[in-house]
Amino acid sequence: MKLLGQKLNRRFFLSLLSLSATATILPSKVFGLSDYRRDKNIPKEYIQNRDRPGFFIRSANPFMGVDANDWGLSIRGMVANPVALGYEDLFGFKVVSQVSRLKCVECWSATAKWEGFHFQELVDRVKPDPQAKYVYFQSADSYYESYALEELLRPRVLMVMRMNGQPLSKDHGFPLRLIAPFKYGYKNVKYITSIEFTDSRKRNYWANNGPYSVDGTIQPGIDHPLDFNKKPLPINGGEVFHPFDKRPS
Ligand SMILES: Nc1nc2c(c(=O)[nH]1)N[C@H]1C(S)=C(S)[C@@H](COP(=O)(O)O)O[C@H]1N2
Ligand SMILES: [Mo]
Repeated sequence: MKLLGQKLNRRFFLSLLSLSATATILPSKVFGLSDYRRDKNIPKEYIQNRDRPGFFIRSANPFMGVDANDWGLSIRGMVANPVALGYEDLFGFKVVSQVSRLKCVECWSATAKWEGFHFQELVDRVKPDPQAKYVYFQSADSYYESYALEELLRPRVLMVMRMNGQPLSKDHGFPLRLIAPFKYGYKNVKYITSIEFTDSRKRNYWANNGPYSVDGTIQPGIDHPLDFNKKPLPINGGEVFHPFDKRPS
């Protein structure tokens, strides 16, 4: 585990070095291999990582956000009834609400009141095959995550359309995001456009492009090194030190 982490980090650093000269604001070209927090060239209207009071924003690939008129959601794969939904169709599901915390691996966390519908509603609609044990999410900003179907059916997992009494903002995942309170933030996919039922696990954004775990279950008592006196230190468990910070000397 530790060895694998170090190997990934090394590769990751090399890729960052080679990208730094060519990085532009074309998200598809730099595809998740750069960090934009310190990039001053990204126009203000782009959604990107911002440490904003109340609720930070984390978006790996800066983009302009989703327009409701252009947005669609396809639910497909190993299902009896694949469907394509438009924005209005989202209002056909039974709404539930909860207050829950989103915790990023970087250690910041924040709570919000989330409103949306249970994943079971989608399952009832498309009727997955019994062999479809996994679900693969894709997003409008080229982000992706996979889950075991069983995890998505837990009571506090929500397909979210509203945050703190308002439609999801452009920064926080309009028009549809996943909230799974027992997973680190990076599993809580924003801007969902495709949900695919599969019999094996597909890709996971930060597990593929950085050193974070595929599973992403929150590890109680384990802090991210960025919040430990700002001194990056390797830690064990589901997270390792942040790839964008200097290695400990
Ligand atoms: N589509 C998409 N979803 C995403 C991300 C992203 O870059 N793109 N970032 C993830 C990470 S790392 C975190 S911590 C949370 C942050 O959610 P927020 O921006 O609403 O605070 O979104 C997650 N979902
Ligand atoms: Mo995150």
